[in-house]
Amino acid sequence: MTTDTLSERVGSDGLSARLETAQIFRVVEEELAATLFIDVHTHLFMPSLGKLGLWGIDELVTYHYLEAELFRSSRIKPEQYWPLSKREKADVIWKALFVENAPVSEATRGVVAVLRAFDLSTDNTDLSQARAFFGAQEPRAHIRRVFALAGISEVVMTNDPLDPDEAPLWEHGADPDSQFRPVLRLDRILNKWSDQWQILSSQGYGVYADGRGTTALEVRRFLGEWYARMKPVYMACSLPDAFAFPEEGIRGRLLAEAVLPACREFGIPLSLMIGVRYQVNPALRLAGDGAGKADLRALERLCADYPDNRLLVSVLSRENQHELCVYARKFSNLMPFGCWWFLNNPSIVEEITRERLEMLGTSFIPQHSDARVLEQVVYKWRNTRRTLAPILANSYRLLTDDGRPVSRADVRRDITRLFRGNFESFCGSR
Ligand code: FIX
Ligand code: ZN
Repeated sequence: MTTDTLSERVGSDGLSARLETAQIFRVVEEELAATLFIDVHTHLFMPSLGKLGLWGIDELVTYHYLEAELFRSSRIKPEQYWPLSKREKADVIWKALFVENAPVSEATRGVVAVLRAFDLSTDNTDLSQARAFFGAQEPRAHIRRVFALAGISEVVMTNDPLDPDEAPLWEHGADPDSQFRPVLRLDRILNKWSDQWQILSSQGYGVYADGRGTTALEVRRFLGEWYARMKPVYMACSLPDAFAFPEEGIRGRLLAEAVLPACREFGIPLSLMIGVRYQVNPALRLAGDGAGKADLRALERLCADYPDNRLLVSVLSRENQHELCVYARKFSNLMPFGCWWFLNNPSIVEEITRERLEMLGTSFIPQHSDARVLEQVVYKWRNTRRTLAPILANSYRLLTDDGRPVSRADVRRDITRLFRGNFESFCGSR
């Protein structure tokens, strides 16, 4: 059901009519279901980036969230797991987390919800039926079907200009796709300069390990060339819990002298995802990162010292959420988004979203999927709609009790703002 067919069904009077308290929840649910969301941060890739895009049952089951859970629920050791093939890994995880145990965690329930969405059995002892189904899908038609099931119109990718597999695809002119918006991801430049500067140097940029001389200017030139090539909707970087700003080192300098000026020049936001404790257990590889409480005074400095830069920010620690809301009340160039990673669990999404509604009204972006595998958007957005319906309905019930009834049109306007408008206007893409 789209918002148009809903409007036809309820008519213009129905759209503007004051809702009875008892009607609010159903109307919120309908409008959430009918509104196509923009997924502002994913690790999905457009078809022209080929094999970088992950999809299908073996990728779903070997998602790093499930790998982390595997090592808690089976005797297999990481060194025994990594040499296995993708299929063998998926079989080991399916057995341990879906057959020998009830898949009650958010991530395992997600796989069950995807199987159900495609009318596949959810309690088979092996993956043969699911493999046959996904193996038979035509990629582009499958993407369209998955986006429709997830209720999203487009996703924002995470594109790394220094990734040896991805960069050449862009340099050879990857076909753009309006449903996959590019982002220039800068973790290698800002967090791994000591390993990465030589790559820029080998590409002819006058950069130095210690950042002296033309380094910042040349990094700016690099960003300019990738902006022209990729037309990113924003630039982005994840940052450790120990992130500080201003900061003496190369990261502080490149942020101040290259990245922030480039974002201003191109009129796009910088997304900062703060609070990662990288590789607390390297044996788990991608599943080996942790979370830590950050000192958000760094963000305070960035917002205050760079008022012409727009900052799209997500913080990983539960303990940082309230501060982020407070800073957003102080700085209109700060847009909080999403319940990131270890926070993307219904109980915590509920807590964070309630607080944000109370402190920021509808001036924030409630969620992103962070999907790494295409079909994950189906359950991640289903969870978001399911979690947000009672929270939004409660806000409207309280507003009605306080003396201001709402209409379906109000609900639709607010949901559209939360899941489309805030992002589009903050990114200047509207
Ligand atoms: O930095 C990020 O974009 C994180 O989302 C990822 O690195 C992380 O591995 C992830 O998949 C979280 O959901
Ligand atoms: Zn991510």
